[in-house]
Amino acid sequence: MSSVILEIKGPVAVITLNRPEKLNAFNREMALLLQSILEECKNESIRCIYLTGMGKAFSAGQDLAEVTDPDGPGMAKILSEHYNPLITLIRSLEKPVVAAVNGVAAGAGANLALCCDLVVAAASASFIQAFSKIGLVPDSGGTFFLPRLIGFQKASALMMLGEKVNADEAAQMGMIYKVIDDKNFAEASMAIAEYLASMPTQGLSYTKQLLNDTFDSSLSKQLKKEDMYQQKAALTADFKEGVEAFTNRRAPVFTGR
Ligand code: T3D
Repeated sequence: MSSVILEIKGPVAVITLNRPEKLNAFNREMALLLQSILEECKNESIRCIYLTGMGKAFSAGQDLAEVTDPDGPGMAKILSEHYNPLITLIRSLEKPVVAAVNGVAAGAGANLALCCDLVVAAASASFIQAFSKIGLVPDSGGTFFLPRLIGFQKASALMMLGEKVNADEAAQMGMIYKVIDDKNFAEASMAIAEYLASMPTQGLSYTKQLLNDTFDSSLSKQLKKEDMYQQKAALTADFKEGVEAFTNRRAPVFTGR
């Protein structure tokens, strides 16, 4: 069985991390396969990506057996060749990426979820910045995203203490978008991805770019960028369709163009 499964469901690419016996922990093969699958998802027929885990976990982060394997990739390659390209790819994809966190998300597994555009979690899911417990530092963009999502103090505490945060707590502190009960999780989280895939994809991609930039921007720079992207959005067929549909009191049909 492949360690990452790609299924194309209309305009949604469903990506499932698939090493359930290892709680979907990442080894080199799996990290590189996820990178190549995300590259495939650049195809414009894909308008939303839905990322989830097989079995009871989303991902337990780095496969710790690989770290100590003398024939493994070695620490020097794990961030630069596995996780950093994954995080960069997800942030640069010109479409929304939904992390559907079905179970525990630990270490790089947690931070991979947190870099996605929208994070939803099953009620029984949890998040752990597990790094400190094994003497490592948070990686995979965790030190970038987590303080911005929940504030410096909470991020600092979670990263140093390595405490498990349940889905409700994560939503309350703004780490994730929302919690969905376990029974409806697959269907309801997929419905969010399907809805995003039916929206004006280019407009969403410009929104994503603006949000990417906001972290290093001043108000005046951001206002200029909003102006620039709004000009581009106004040139899309979907903007024309949105206004026409509104004027004629009908449902819009967006094509992503
Ligand atoms: O260069 C670098 O390496 C830097 C990169 C770092 C990136 C990172 O992600 S560092 C952080 C790595 N992850 C962790 O430290 C998390 C380790 N796992 C856990 O703390 C726990 O497993 C969980 C809290 C995630 C879940 O606990 P629980 O009780 O539900 O499950 P379990 O019994 O601990 O694990 C079930 C199986 O999965 C078990 O295998 P077994 O005994 O049934 O054969 C366990 O060994 C395996 N497993 C869980 N996590 C990992 C793993 N195997 C390899 N690597 C793992 N990360």
